[in-house]
Amino acid sequence: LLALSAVGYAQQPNYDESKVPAYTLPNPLKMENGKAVVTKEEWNERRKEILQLFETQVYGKAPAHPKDLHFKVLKEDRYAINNMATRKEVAVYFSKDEKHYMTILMYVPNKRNGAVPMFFGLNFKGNHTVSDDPNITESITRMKPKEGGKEIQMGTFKRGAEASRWPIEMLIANGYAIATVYRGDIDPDYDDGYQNGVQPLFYQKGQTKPAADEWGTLAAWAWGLSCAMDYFETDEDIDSKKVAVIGHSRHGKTALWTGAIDQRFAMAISNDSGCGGAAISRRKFGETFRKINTLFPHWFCENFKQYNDREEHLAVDQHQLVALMAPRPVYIASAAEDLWADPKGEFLSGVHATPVYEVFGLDGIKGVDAPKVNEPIMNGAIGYHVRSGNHDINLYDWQQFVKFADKHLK
Ligand code: GTR
Repeated sequence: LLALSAVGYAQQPNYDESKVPAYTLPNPLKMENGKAVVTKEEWNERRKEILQLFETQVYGKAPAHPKDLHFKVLKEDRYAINNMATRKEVAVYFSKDEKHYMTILMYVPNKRNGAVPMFFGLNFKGNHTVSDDPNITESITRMKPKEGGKEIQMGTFKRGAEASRWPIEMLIANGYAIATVYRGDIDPDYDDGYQNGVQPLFYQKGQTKPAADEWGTLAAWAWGLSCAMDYFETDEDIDSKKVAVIGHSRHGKTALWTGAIDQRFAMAISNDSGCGGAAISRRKFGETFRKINTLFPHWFCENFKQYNDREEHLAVDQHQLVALMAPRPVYIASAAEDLWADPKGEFLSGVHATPVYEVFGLDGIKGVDAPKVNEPIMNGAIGYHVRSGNHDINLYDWQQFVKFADKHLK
């Protein structure tokens, strides 16, 4: 009994560096047949192997974009933010009958010479929460129903509730557009047996939930962001070749996976993404597979659950997810007090993705330990910082992302 309770969900998270197990990471530059990867062409082959492992064992495979995918600009206001920006709301319809759609909220700087680079990512609580702007259409939030009840929808979160996480004016002043989607428009963030998100649109006859290697909620979100890119390619204000996909925490996991499945994204930014994001899983520091699969059984594909307490048996680790961005720039941010997300493990995934960037003649990041707090490193194609403070995304984080984007997207 003792032995049993020592493992598993009841176990306290490990925050002691000396208790991190010894581990060997899968080599991103070694083909499954044992051959070493030296050239870009060879990496492209290796990339397919790694992508397939993440697809079938971790996040789950998503379908092709629907043939009926279409867009409509619902609202446009050229005098937003004291005339500094144009606000648009664009519906992305996943089905012909327009029953299933997500709304992209975007701000584009009015002071611009042609198409601009953009940051794009999911929000937690609805489009209307990212700013006090009274003209943003309120998202229908989709929160877990109380026992036996209905989904909690309108009026759940106040306008501007998440404004500290979205420094829209700062981004506009720096010449960037900013766009966001409420994740619940794509798939609500609770275990609903995959009945209320986009998955049912693709079920085969008789299918009631995704197969073991098919998309969980994180993959559905990434798929939604990828569908948005189809719209950005049609929007003349946006330089669709310069879109950075960004996300905090569960959305940071999603941002990395989006950049992996859709190479049209020019950059990915992971903020405090932790387990299933940038953190090295084999370290089992903070959140583990068992914990994440217990708290959020809907996030990953069913196959992923077989790795609970067996992180070392998964054929990939998260440095390879970071490496799937190569040669495109990627930024990993941690917060010093956010031990649940394992800052050191997030740093190390950048370090261990670096050899892949070197195949392209690019620098990544080096070292055994993360740099000091508030001392970002961003000389190469991989950027990293650990901010003082807790699990959050704030102005400091964004300021670093802008500096990094200035180097790569301008
Ligand atoms: C936590 C979860 C993390 C992270 C976080 C968030 O509860 O365990 O993996 O995703 O939520 O999204 O804020």
